[in-house]
Amino acid sequence: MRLDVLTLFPEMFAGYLGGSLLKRAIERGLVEVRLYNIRDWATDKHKTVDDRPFGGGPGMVLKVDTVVPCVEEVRRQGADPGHLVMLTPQGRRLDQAVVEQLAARERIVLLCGRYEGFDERIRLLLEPDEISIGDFVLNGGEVAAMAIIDAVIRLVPDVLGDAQSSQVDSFSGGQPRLEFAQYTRPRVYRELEVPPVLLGGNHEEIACWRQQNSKRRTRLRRADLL
Ligand code: 6GU
Repeated sequence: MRLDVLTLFPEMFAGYLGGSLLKRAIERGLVEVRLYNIRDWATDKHKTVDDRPFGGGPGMVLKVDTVVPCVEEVRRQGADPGHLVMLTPQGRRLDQAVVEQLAARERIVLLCGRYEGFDERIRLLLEPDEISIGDFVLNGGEVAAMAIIDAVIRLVPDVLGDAQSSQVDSFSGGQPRLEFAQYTRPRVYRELEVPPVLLGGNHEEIACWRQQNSKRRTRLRRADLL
């Protein structure tokens, strides 16, 4: 899978891309990530990427004549122009079903905004898949882009080891459920004991306990999922 990230702050991605799971996926050739600085497409000597909104009001708006040529040039690189995602709080809400749709793509181009937003003509000309990661406001699309990359690459075949891959199930497929409670050593900590059924080695009973625990948690914490 190829991921192209268009941003005014490419340096924000350095730490994330250098992290172990993604780093190994890149090294193994399973995922390719390319960063582009939108500012490189600015046409004036001051490298202006944003301007004041027509009609007045606070903040700055990303310029159509900078962003559109940037996206078009990046998409022309390579045979497949890719699926264009615009990170914006006005987009459709990200969930595991959306992540699965994105993971089916060979190439995704992620357009990150900052400031008060994008000139509306960027949307009209590029017709991006607008995505939000939730009902709260971030200062820009970069953290949202990292969330999408993180969720998508774990569905790319072979990126995760077998041990982790089974956990994909909790929000995908038919019945979304929260994960059951997990425990590891020590068996007792500050008088809190691990449920005895998990120590007994009866796999049928353990599976039953986990299923009940998962159902109960979902009902108590996220009844909206049921
Ligand atoms: Cl994609 N961008 C911004 N700026 N804020 C957000 C978001 C995106 N998703 C949730 N909040």
